[in-house]
Amino acid sequence: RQVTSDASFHSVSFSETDHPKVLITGGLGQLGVGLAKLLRMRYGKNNVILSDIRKPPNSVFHSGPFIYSDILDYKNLREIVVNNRITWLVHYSALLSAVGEANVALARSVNITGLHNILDIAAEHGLRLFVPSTIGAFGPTSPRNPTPDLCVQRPRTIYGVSKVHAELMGEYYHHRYGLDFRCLRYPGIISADSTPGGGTTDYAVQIFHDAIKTGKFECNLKPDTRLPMMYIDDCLRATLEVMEAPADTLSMRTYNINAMSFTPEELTRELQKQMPELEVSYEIDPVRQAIADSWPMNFDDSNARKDWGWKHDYDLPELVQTMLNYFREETR
Ligand code: AKB
Repeated sequence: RQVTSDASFHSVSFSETDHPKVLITGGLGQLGVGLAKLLRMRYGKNNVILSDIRKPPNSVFHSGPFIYSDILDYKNLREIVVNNRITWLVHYSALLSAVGEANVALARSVNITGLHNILDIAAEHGLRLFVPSTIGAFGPTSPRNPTPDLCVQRPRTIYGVSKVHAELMGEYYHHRYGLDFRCLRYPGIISADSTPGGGTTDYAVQIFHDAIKTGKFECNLKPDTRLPMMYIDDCLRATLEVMEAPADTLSMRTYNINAMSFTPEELTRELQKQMPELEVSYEIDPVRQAIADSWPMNFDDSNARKDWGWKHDYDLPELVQTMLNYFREETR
């Protein structure tokens, strides 16, 4: 890899042969298509392969390589890695918090057994491996305001338990086998052109859809439930930056990243500045509320900022403006 200048991330260039060959699992979830787009602009269209067990929409199929991959099928995974000479693996397959509670056996299998396959494939083939963790890796006995990188982690969801397991296993493989494991704990991610599935922070995406479509929104969390959140562009850029960070800048292998923190009430107020007619009512989902009440309210990401220069671009007003612009453009 040739680094032509040290500061700006846009100035790092890769020679033809140095391009990473990237495989993204769980590629049809909330983040995969956006990450593929970002990485393809940087490394070339054919050097980034999206994968999933579902059939992609035509737009995804035509935008670059897509392949069937089942993370529970070790031989299928190995074949893909070998045949495509994969060097980086971004492992996005997972069941999120609320849907995981509704199907613990499946969440255990995808989030834990699937991860074991990914770790073994990555270690066996010398891959650089990114696995996202989450604010959900903390629990009611963690400090919640703010939550540092290193503290008590006793989550009460299968999702959280599986993510603590992923953090610890990745770090263990790093120390034991030299696996180049990199992990970010994501806040709730807000995106306009892709939807999350089965999370606790999903209300903060749904509110935009309903506000634009009907002018009304029924929120499943209490108005004062404070959670860390981030706009998708910041999340994808953080992922690219930590993957490109020189190993000697990483004092840890699992980092909190953050951008903002808000409650449903605060998000509503910000939206009402531009849509005064918006009506929000509350119908609390006890499962999601209990999960949210056990999660961080504010996330301390000072280590990411210090070690590899993490800096978010979007706070609450910019997030709301960007989301509304997108939907208004779409409905025009
Ligand atoms: C969820 O709500 O389950 C996810 C997360 C914060 O990890 N969005």
